[in-house]
Formats: sequence, C-alpha cells, structure tokens
Amino acid sequence: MPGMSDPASTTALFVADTHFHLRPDAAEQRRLERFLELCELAHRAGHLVLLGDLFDFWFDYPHFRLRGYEDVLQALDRVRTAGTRLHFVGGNHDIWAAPYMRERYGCEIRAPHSDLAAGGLRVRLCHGDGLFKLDWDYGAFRTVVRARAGIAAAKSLHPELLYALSTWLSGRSRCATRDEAEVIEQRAAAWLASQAPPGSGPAWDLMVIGHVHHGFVTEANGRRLAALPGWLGTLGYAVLREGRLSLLDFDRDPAPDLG
Ligand SMILES: [Mn+2]
Repeated sequence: MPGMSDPASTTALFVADTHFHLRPDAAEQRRLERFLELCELAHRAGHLVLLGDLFDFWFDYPHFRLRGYEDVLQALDRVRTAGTRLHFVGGNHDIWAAPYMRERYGCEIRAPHSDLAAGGLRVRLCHGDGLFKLDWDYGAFRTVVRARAGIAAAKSLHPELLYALSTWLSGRSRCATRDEAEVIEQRAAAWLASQAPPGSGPAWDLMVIGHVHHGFVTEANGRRLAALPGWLGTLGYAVLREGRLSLLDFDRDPAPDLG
C-alpha cells in the first residue's frame, strides 16, 4: 500500500483561467485575494496544478519581464516552500510564462500536455485550446501567442506598446454562455467516447483541462474528462484524492479537509 510520501497517492489541486491582469481592477482584486487563500489551502496538498491562463498576459524580454503579479508569485513561493509540487501548463494567454515558472518553481513542463501520477490516477494535463474543437478563444489571442513569428514581433515592441496591444487583444474574458456550455459538453463527450479503451488506448485515466470556462465531468470507456470552471463568474477548482475528483467553488463550497 502506498504511503503518504508516494507522490502518486497524494492529493492534487487544480486551477485554471484566473486570467489575472498586470493591473487588476477592484473586482479582480477580490478574486486575487481569494486566490491567495486557495494557495494557502494548497500548502497541505501534494500537488498544485496550474492549468493555464493563470495570467491574462505574460511576456519576458531577454533581460526583464513586465511588472506585476507579485502577490500571486509570492504566494506560489510559499506553496513551494510548504513542500507542495507545482505544475504549470501554459494556456493560450500565458504560454510565455512557462520558462519563468520552471526556473522559479521547478515546474516540470512537457507541453502541450503533461502526465502526472496523483490521487491514485494517471492524469493527463492540458490547457484545452485547440483540443477537439473546443477552440473557444473569447478573444483573438491564440494565433498571435502560439506563433514563433508572434514572439519575434513582440520582442521588437516597446514594453508599454506591447502591454497596450495585449490589453486590446485580450478583451474581456468571460464565462461560457449556457448555449456554448452545451456544445462544449457534447463535443467533449464525443471526443472521449472516440478514444480507445484503457489497455489499447492512451495511458491515462483522467484528463483535466481548462480554457472553456465551464466546469463539467464526462465519462466514457472507463476514462474521465474534467473541465475546470475557471475563475471568472465562479471561483472554480478541483481536488483529486484517492481516485475521487471533485469540482468545487472556493466561495460556495466548504474547503476540503486536507489534513
Ligand atoms: Mn485559454
């Protein structure tokens, strides 16, 4: 029987799509404070998985980065100090943060998806953009950020101009509408059903994604796919423990007892 020190058996917390800005407004400031509390909860978890679009915009120049996100970055320092392993899978808004996250927090990044043994399961992590036509962009960001030419162009811009451009491209991230949510769930279920059963298919039991800003879990062929609700209308996160995955709201649901 695996002991508590076995990384595969430990609890994992998942969060995505907080879409924090370099200069938060009042509503975001409140969400930010709740996120710092979620980070404290993560001190007692084995893993904290940041599944993309934590930051609405991130860019590193060769010798400096845009100023901001200090509260979040320092909270993540404390998570790491507490002994929790941090994982970062970049989203379409913050893929450029991946090298920084690896350097500061020792995150292991194997983009575009990453496999993690946690909570007694083999978990596949991916942000979700470009996956089974779940290509809700809620903005025009993806094409620019994913392209090599986009990086080269961004480096040549003055930082303030790049910041202004990012604000314009990003627009206002929002939750999925009821109609969008229905289509997203249908496509995800069809995609999961099309995967070969365990043994002959991909080597994971559970896939966790973000990006769609709508939380749900679907099951087919002995596998589960969970989408995180995001952190815009709700304060969504997931807890995986002993093979059980719960989608929770940090405002509405009591925090799980992680011992
Ligand atoms: Mn996204």
